[in-house]
Amino acid sequence: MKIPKSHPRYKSLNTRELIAKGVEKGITSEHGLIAHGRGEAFDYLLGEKTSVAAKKSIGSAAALLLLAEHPVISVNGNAAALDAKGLVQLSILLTAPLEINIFHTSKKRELNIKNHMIKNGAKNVLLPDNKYKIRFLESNRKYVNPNGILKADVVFVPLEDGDRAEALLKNGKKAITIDLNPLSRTAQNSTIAIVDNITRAVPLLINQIKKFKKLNLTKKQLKAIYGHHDNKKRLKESVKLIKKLI
Ligand code: PTJ
Repeated sequence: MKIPKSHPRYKSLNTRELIAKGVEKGITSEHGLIAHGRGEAFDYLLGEKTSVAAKKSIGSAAALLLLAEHPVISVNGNAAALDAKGLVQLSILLTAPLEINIFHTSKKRELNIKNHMIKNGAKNVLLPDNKYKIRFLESNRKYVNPNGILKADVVFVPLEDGDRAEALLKNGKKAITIDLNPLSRTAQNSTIAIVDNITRAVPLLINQIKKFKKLNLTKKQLKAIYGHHDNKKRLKESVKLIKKLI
């Protein structure tokens, strides 16, 4: 459906349309619609703007991604539907593979997501391999690619909730996540959680990485930026913002 530009909730309804189209195309799971609604509710409570706390987290995330030896971008059905082009751009900028990792098991959907990413310009898309898994995880998300998440030191996870961020950390990796819910298990257990909408956070992250690259920052300087990150403190700032707005 075409949303009239004059509608007061144009942006939000358009984003909803992307998710609905994702389901139609066999990219997003039906459960992804529910997950999206959960995100919308938190976005509303956050004033549908990128907060100061989120901007700080984006800076820390950009520094950590540039410091990573083997960064990997994890892609699920919602992320692919909402910003495939942005994730591809990030992958090219960081020379990092995109790895399909979904909760609701479906080999067909994994392939559909892979093809969707390729259509959007992706050069390096990995699929999970049932012969390889990370420890401390029971769901389908445990299966990984040996050239991707298995050997990654930093995994970027735009949008999901559950037990994977915690498991990634227990496997010795760092996890950067985007999650509109500052209370979610994912946000609470990430190395860096960006409490913002993926549709706003990914373009900002791309710009921040480009800026750092242009400045030619040294490892020491990047470490100093990332070293200032205190995830619990940033999450508290987001909770405080919600309380202030309601
Ligand atoms: O493609 P699959 O099978 O891997 O399915 C993925 C979903 C997302 C359905 C599922 O794995 C999942 O984790 O759903 P949850 O448990 O509802 O978690 C979704 C989280 O993402 C919630 O904490 C939401 O607040 C958050 N969220 C939803 N939409 C956005 C978002 N965060 C940022 N930007 C959004 N647009």
